[in-house]
Parts: sequence; structure tokens; C-alpha cells
Amino acid sequence: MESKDLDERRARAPLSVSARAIFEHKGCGSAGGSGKASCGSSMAPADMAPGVWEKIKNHPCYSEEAHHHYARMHVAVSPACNIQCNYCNRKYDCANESRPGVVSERLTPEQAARKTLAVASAIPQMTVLGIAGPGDPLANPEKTFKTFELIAREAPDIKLCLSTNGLALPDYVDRIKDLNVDHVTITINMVDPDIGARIYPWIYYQHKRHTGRDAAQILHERQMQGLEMLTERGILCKVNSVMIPGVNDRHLVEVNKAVKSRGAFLHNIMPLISAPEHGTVFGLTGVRGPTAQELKALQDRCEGQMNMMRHCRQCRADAVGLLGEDRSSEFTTEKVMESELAYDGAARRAYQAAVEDKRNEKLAAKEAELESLRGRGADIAILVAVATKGEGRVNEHFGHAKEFQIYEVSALGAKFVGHRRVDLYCEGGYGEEDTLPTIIRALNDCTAVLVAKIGGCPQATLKQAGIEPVDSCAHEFIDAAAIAYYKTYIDRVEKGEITHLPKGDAAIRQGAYVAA
Ligand code: CLF
Ligand code: SF4
Repeated sequence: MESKDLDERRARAPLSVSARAIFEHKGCGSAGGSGKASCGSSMAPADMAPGVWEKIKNHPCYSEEAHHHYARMHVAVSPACNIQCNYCNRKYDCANESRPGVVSERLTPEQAARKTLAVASAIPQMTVLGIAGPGDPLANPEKTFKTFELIAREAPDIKLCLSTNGLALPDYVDRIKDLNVDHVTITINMVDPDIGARIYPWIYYQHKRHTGRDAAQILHERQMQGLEMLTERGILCKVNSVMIPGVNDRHLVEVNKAVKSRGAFLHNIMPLISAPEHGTVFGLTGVRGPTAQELKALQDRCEGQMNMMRHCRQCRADAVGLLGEDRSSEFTTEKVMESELAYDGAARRAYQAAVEDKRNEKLAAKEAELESLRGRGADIAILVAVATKGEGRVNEHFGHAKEFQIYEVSALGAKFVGHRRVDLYCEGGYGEEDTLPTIIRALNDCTAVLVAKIGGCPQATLKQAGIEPVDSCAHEFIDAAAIAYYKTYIDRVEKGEITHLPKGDAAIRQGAYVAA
């Protein structure tokens, strides 16, 4: 009840100008297929404040379309945590941003700054430096802020980003603002302390351990306060929520409303990854993760309210590269300390200008395909899976894909709705027949899979499973290829060659990701 009162008071409170600009932006998903520019294009949407667009356009997490082109890196400088989540095992990274079962290499702030410069030299499209673990960055404030200070001085073009459980956030908002940290993620899994007590066994706050409902109440109030303080200062806030079936799955709609009313820009609902071998309370007590369709249904339900992020890869605390790829093994401390730094701001700007040209080319291709789609297939929506290694193109072989991107295609166009991690089909040049069933389970709700190339054997097995393999669009832009496939699908339905049938559900891979 206390929480509800707090909610109502906050909902009535006036929003700052920047918070209102965010609040009033109706969401990327709603504009996706209309043909007008959205968060998914390289031009500012008509309904978004230009200042907000400047902050998100090259951020791979805040803009879905940017994540095909721009990379982020994390530095693991924050080992300690001030709370306990039932989906976390402290042997590993913070599962608020990382999948359980992943261990990152711990760095000092000086090592972290050197690593950032090394990565910025080698990967000119790396635009964002995030601190997201392995514990909570604000439970390690000196290490976190020292790292940001060093990077702001040495590489001012890199955006700074922070992810926190929010408990200590109100104490550090002014420091975050002073350091020009434009993006802060808060993991908020509940606004009802009774539900919170099922997720958080304890928190450590003001030199005291709190447990049960009391702990969840404090955490909730600190999270809401921190979110409001950030949005009042014009700092973009993303909220991560872990969807825990049977615990907070229905409740996350309330969370969505509460964070939207406080000016959060983006909501990222992530699946619980839960298996006994992770050693977490949820894993050991049989709390399962959601299926792909359960996750999508919840994200769809919240999408009318605000921008939903669906491309999160729950990446490790030392992740490097495009979302979905992991180049952290190329930048170990040993390699970074030995490497010659060649940070060149002008070269980075030139590279990024070329990336923007490609983005605009991609947008033009999508618009052209969309135009040819007008009025077709009004009530048919299908999912297609895509094998890609970046640049928004169908450019990966079926057997080399570690994940497939999922697009929902309808008369409104193609919309990114998620991704599915899979085990590699092709190892050492040979197809692993054992992995095919797991790939099919991950793509079971898809009508087709668009790939750059695919062998005869997996083609036959996919067809038997009702998933059409398509390699005729190799190296084309994804949106345009997906729309083109949709048109051929509708043609065949209209001619009576095939029958459009609803598809089943699909599985989200529960194993911890291991970098290749
Ligand atoms: Fe890192 Fe997080 Fe910043 Fe992105 S990740 S701190 S906002 S730069 Fe992104 Fe990775 Fe998902 Fe995080 S895909 S886990 S949402
Ligand atoms: Fe683990 Fe992160 Fe939760 Fe801390 S906040 S207990 S590190 S998941």
C-alpha cells in the first residue's frame, strides 16, 4: 500500500523538461513500420527531442538500429555488491546485466583506461564504455568514478554508461552528472516489496543488513528516488527487469508503468537464465526462465506504454564488440599492456562517418521495399530468423551463427523482436548433427531462416521442421530481405500454394555463453 501511495504521489509530481521529452516520446516500436523515421533509423524521429537523439543514435543498447553498426565495451572494475539477488551466484558476474556462469577479468582503473584506449584504437566503431559489474558499480564508487575520469580525459568521444541495482544511486547522482555520464541503467524487478522479498533475500544499507520485506521496501524507494533524480537532471535512464515466471512476470506491467511515469527512456525486459549448475537460489529451486513467446508477449504488452529494448545480449562484465559478438579474448590485460596504443580521434570520426552513410543506404533500401508492400497481407504476421555478423545484412552462414536475430514481418514492415542464442552447427568444417535439434527448438516459432549460405543436410532438416531456409538474399540488408521474403510468402498464400498456419513456441537457451 505504501508503495502504491508513493507511486501515485510521484505520478502527480511535475516532470522536468527533459524527463517530459522522454515521457512523451511514444516509442520506437510504434513507428517501426510506418515508413517514418524512428529510433531504428539514422535520422532523428519527428517526435524525439534532438538532444535525446544525439545521446542515443550511436549507442548500441539505446538504439536497436545502432546495435548493428556500433560496439560497446565493458571494464570489470567493480567486484563488490551491496545486495543479494536470488538469480545471482557471487562466484560469477552481476546477473543484472550478465548471464549467470560468466567470470570476467578484474581490472584496476588504470588498466581499464588503457584497455579502453586499446579497444578504441582497434575498433573505431566502439562508441560506448560501460561499467556493469562484476558486482555493482556504485558499491565500488571510487574504482568506478576513477575509471570514468581517466577515460573522459584520454578519450572524450567515448560515451560513458553505467548499470546499477540502484541501492546507492541517490548518493551518487550529482557525481554521475558532473562526469557527463549520459546513460544509466537501473535494474528494477518490482515496485511491490512483497514481490521484492521473493527476489532479494538481503541488502546492505547504511552499515546494516536488512532482510525480507524491509530490504525490498528500502531498495524500491532508493530505486525510484534515483530514477527521478537522474531524469530530472536530463540523464537518460534505461530500466532492466529480469522476467521471473511465477514471481514477477505479471507484475512487470506495473513496473513498466511506474518507471515510465518517472521518465525512464527505455525498458529492457530480459529472460531469467536459470539452471541448477549456475548455483543460484532460483536455479537450485527449479524456478524456470520464460519461453521465447512468453517473453515476447510481455514485451508486446508493455510496448504501447514506452520504448522496449529487445536486443539485449545479457553481456559479460568485460564484453567487447558488437552486441552478440564477444571479442574480449583479443583484449586480455596481458595483451593490452604489451600493445602499442594508436588512439586517433580523427580516424575514428572518419570511420563513423562512413558507418552513417551505410546506415542511410540501409534505410533507403528498407523504405523502397516497404513502398512495394503497401496494402499486402494485412492480417498475416510471421517471424523470420536471420543469420548476421553485423552491418544490418544477411551475411552469416547458417553453420557459423552463434545467434539468430528474429524479425516480425507484417504489412507494417519488418521489426526486430529479439534474438536466439544457439550452439554452433558447424565445428571445424563439419556439421554437428546433435546441435540441429537445439537450433530448431530455438527457431521453432519462425517461418523462415535467412542466411548467407547453408548446406544440404541442415536445409532438409529445417524444412521437415516447417522452417524454410532462404539463401537467395545473401548480403542484402536484413529489413529489405525480410520484407521481400514476406511478399513471396503472401503471394504463395494468395495463390493457394501454401497455407498460413500459426507457429508454436520456442526455447531460450539456458546455458552460459562462452566466448568463441
Ligand atoms: Fe553496457 Fe548496459 Fe551500458 Fe549497454 S550493456 S552498461 S547499457 S553499454 Fe546492453 Fe549488454 Fe544488455 Fe546491458 S546489451 S547487458 S543492456
Ligand atoms: Fe549479483 Fe548484480 Fe544482484 Fe549484486 S546486483 S547480487 S552482483 S545480480
